[in-house]
Amino acid sequence: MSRYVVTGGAGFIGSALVRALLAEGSGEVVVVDNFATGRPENLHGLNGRIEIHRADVRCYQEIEPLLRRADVVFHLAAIPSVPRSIEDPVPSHETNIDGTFHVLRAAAAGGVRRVVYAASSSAYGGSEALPKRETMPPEPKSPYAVQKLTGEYYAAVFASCFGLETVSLRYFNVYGPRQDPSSPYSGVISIFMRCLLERRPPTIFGDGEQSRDFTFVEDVVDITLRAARAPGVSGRMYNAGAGGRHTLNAVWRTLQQIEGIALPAVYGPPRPGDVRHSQADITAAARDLGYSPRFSLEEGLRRTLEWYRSNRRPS
Ligand code: UD2
Repeated sequence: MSRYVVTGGAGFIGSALVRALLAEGSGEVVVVDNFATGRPENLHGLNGRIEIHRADVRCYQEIEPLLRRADVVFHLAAIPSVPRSIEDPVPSHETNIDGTFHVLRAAAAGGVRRVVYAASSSAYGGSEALPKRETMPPEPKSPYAVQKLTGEYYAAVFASCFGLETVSLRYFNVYGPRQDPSSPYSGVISIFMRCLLERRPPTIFGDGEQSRDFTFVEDVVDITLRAARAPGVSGRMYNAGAGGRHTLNAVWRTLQQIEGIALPAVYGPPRPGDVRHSQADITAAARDLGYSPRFSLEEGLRRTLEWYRSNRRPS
């Protein structure tokens, strides 16, 4: 029986990964989360099928015993958001850099076979060439991007210096069911979903012509599981995107069409630290991990919208 630990397992992506691991039925699943941004309701219905530990990756003593002898540690615990890392850089620095270091150190000490690390497309930052290939030099534009990139470097060095298998995946703007829309730092699609269902115009920062490779959470879960098992990839980093590129204006237009309403967006000033365009080249992930995204943006948006419609909480 394998033992899988998911840090950040009560979060939006982590809880989707936990469900996929349970569906496979190939091992015990352990959630490590401090419930700062993760939520118990994301694990609703899984009681008795998983181990849940409230622990903080910033505290080595707390997490070290929990990671011991795991087969795979999926390290998804993080404080996300570019603007949050600018407005309040200390917590995200401590969680994203120190926390990642502690997870890697505990994994190496505890005989873990492999750590899969959730890195970020933000590492490419200001570079203009598209699509982004793993071989391009990083150009981080925000503390968050620096933090996530530092985690990648640490992951690679733990593979080369400490004999721990690691794989980093640069997630590209993940969206889907259970993404929390309630904070100003929430992912833009979750905010759009809530606005759509409440018939409120969203605020788009800048002209709305910035673009993202929006990636449905089920595709990200799929590549994450592949990264845990693929042979010969330790120490490497891969893009985990859908491979497309959509402007915010186009996404909001599509959502209005799906819903059959007209609700023009409001425009505000551009956001500091924002990247202009982002799109993954997924050739390497296809070649080495056998990854092929299954969800078009429209399909992913429809599924996500249906989830928010059925699970809407009062704002
Ligand atoms: C970055 C990373 C992403 C992930 C994420 C975690 C890039 C390209 N992507 O996402 O991979 O690591 O950080 O937080 O760096 N926006 C609005 N209105 C709103 C909210 C956002 O217009 O109400 C805009 C925002 O200015 C940006 C876009 O929507 O241009 C996407 O913002 P986001 O916060 O969803 O994600 P982003 O791109 O910072």
